[in-house]
Formats: sequence, structure tokens, C-alpha cells
Amino acid sequence: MAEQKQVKHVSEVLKDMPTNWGRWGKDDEIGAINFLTSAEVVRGARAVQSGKTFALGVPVARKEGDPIYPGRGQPTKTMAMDKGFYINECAPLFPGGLEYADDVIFMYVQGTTQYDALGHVWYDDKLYNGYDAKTTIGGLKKCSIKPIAEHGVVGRGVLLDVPRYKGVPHLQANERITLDDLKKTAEKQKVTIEKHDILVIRTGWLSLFYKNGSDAFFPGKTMAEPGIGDEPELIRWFHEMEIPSFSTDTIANEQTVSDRTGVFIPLHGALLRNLGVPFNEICWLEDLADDCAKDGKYDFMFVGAPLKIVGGTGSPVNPLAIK
Ligand code: UVW
Repeated sequence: MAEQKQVKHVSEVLKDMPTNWGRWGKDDEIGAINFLTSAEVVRGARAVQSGKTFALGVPVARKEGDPIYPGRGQPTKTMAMDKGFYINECAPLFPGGLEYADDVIFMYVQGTTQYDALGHVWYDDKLYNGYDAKTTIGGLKKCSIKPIAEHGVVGRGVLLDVPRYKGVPHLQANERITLDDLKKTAEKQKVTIEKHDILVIRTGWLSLFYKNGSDAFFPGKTMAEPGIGDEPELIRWFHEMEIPSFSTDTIANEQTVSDRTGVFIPLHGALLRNLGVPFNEICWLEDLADDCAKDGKYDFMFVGAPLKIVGGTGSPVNPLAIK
């Protein structure tokens, strides 16, 4: 009989790790986004030199399919009005003769480039800041994406191009990025990571989906993404550096299954639930990375503007990096 590897519960794995619960009061629902004060917006704006703008969202509702966690379905997009409705005489005729097209989209809010709300993932029946997990029933009453959307995610962003540092086109399935990798990548890029920077971590993994297809992106039809992992030093460093949010080119922003502990997406516990750091996932970083490699400038103003979805577990977004 195959031996089952014993995996500790995530609460045991993270028991000595820091939290930000209570740091901004018992009613707080935006966590580390509190670090993004007006002064941080100005610091982000100071990183703008040329005005070159990179839109980090991926295309939505392609006919060939989008990169989405296998447990979720693809978006469905349908025309609700177009010239065909006029040809078939079932469109409203406006005085003056203007005609229009409309469409409807049905999709997971996590089914494209998106922000995870702080109430998206939990353990031990508690969300970020200690809210009861029952507050998620029927729509998030606490820690939805709406308060984060009302604040906005704006500051100085720094790209950490880990595969370029390692001299490979992309990281391998389930490869862990260590804290040392992040620091050495920054060193090689000659960029300083400052307190309150929004980290944009490239793995190159998403490019596999568009270049080689779904089977390469989901080896063995499962999610096995490279990314940062549940290394205690890395979690403490996020806490000490007061990182407000981070973005990556993977579906879940972290090594899918920890090679240290066997836990599935443990950083959703350590960073999102405990430190209140919202995850910005499935970002298109190839063009930004090529440009940074060309001009040697790895910092920029980062603008993430999720939608104010009432009770939403997250929100689609098209973040901007402005150099
Ligand atoms: C999962 O829920 C698997 O990940 P995400 O953070 O992408 O929603």
C-alpha cells in the first residue's frame, strides 16, 4: 500500500509566525493595505521617469480559454445586443437612429488577473483580524474586496525577475523561490527593496500557458506552480518590510505545495490571513520584465484598482506599472 505522507495542519506549521491582527484596530478589513498612505503614493509617483506604461492584466474570455485554477470554470461571454438584433427587428429603435452593442460576462472573480480579498482564504474558522469564518456565508460580510477597492493599491512597485537572475526562461513546476533568491535577484538588478514596496515577482510560469498550452501549465492536470514558500525567514521578512501587497505571474502567487511541510498554498494562511496582505495573481509580466532588462530600471509606480464588488471574495483587475 502506498505510504501516506503525514501533513501537519497549517495552524501548527504557522504557530510561531507573525500576525497583524489588531494592529489597525478590531474593525480593520484592509490589513497591510493600511501601509499605503498618501506618502507612499507620492513615493510611487517619484519612481515615474519616462511614462512607459505596462498593463499587467491578461486577456479575458479568449475562445481558446484563459489560465484559471482547474477547480473553476472558464468565463462565458454572450452578446445581449448587436447588429444581428437590429437585422432581426428585435432591438430598440432610438429616436435619432443610434444603435448599440452590449454583452454579458459570467465568470469567477478569481478567473483572471485579480485581487484576493482578505476573507478569501482562512483556517481555524477565523479570517484576517479574527473575524468568524461564518461571516463568509452568502457573501463576505467582513474582509471583502470592497474596502480594499475603496482604498486602492497604489505605491512604489519593484519587479523581481527571478528566472532572469537564475538564467532560465521560467522556473520549474513547484519550484520554491527563497528569501535569498529574492534578495540576490534585487542585488543583481541593482534595485533596493524598500519598506512598503509592492513586490512584483516574476516566475515566467504564465508564459507556458500561452506558449505551450494548458498541459504544460497544469502538469498532470494539477496545479504545481513555482513561487515563494512557507520559509519562516521569508514570512518574517514580509512582516518586517511591511509589504502591503504582492503580485505574480501565477494563479496562486506561491509554491503550490510546500516542499518543507506538504501544506497546499500555506502563504494564503501566513500572508493573506495572518498579515493581511492581499494577493494580486495571474499578472502578465513578460513585457515589463523585458523592458526592465533593457533599461535597467526595475521600479515604477504601481496602480492596482480592484472593483468595489459588494461582499466579493476578490476582483478582476488590470494593474498598471508606470515607469
Ligand atoms: C486558490 O484559491 C487556489 O487560489 P487563488 O488565490 O488564486 O484564488
